[in-house]
Amino acid sequence: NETVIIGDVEKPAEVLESCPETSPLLVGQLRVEFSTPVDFNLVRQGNKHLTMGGRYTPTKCVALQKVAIIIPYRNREEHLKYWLYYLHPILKRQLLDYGIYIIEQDGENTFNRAKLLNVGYAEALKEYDYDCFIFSDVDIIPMDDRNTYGCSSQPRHLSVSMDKFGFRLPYKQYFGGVSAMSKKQYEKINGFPNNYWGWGGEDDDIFNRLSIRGMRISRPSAEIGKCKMIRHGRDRKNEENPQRFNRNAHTRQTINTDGIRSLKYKVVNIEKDLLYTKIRVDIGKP
Ligand code: UDH
Repeated sequence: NETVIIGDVEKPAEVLESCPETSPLLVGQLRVEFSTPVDFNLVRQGNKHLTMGGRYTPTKCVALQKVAIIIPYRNREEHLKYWLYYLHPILKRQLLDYGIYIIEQDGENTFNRAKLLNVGYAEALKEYDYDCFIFSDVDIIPMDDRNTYGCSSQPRHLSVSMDKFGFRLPYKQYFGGVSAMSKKQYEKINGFPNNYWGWGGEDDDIFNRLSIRGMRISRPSAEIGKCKMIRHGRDRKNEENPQRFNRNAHTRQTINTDGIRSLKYKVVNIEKDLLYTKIRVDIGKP
């Protein structure tokens, strides 16, 4: 007799139905601001429904998707606090079975966003049978909880209407910020490129990969897709990558040889917090 564990209570599986496609808990537009400081302990206290590692599973229905949220990270604690403060309650209302993975680049070498995202994909799958992956910058907060952090039949771009771009897409092919891909969609493009060191271009390479493999980008409306970016200057060791234009011109030649199937890295440390799983990794250097 199949059983599922809900909290500490064992209930027969047939008692739980699938969660609805549209969660009845959603409230729509949200107030998002970054002037009031937030504190990790307060965020923990406000999210007692979580289990270690930043995990949550709806208790009254079976989630439609198992979602790993991957955040590329180094030295952005202030932003991370806001992200966790805002996102945990939203993701709970969205009735997702989810986990938060902060992938922290070890050392002082040039930052590599896409490679960290590949590591997050690989590490999350070692823990749980995730079928959907959200790739999110640490400084972007959705302003409407109807913008579901889940996957669709096509790869989905979620940060479509950002304050810093005047609540518009900066260009039609833009796929940066926050995006969602099923395991199948991600594998079809061999994941992300590992050799974009420094700022820029990796998101356009991912867009190229998707279009080479015949996929199209799905997006929420500009209203539902509104989000705020926490303002910041350029980080040290994440200077503009001058090679990005040249690399973008050759995605067709690199898609099969450079990606999740050729990913190499070393895990340095894994930290389990109530709010997240933080994995520090050595991803080498350019
Ligand atoms: N990131 C880090 N640490 C770093 C660099 C990047 O955590 O040192 C992560 C973080 O999740 C961030 C994402 O990578 O949200 C993208 O990097 P970014 O925020 O630097 O990129 P964005 O395009 O900003 O948002 C570019 C710098 C803008 C400077 C403009 C000054 N007016």
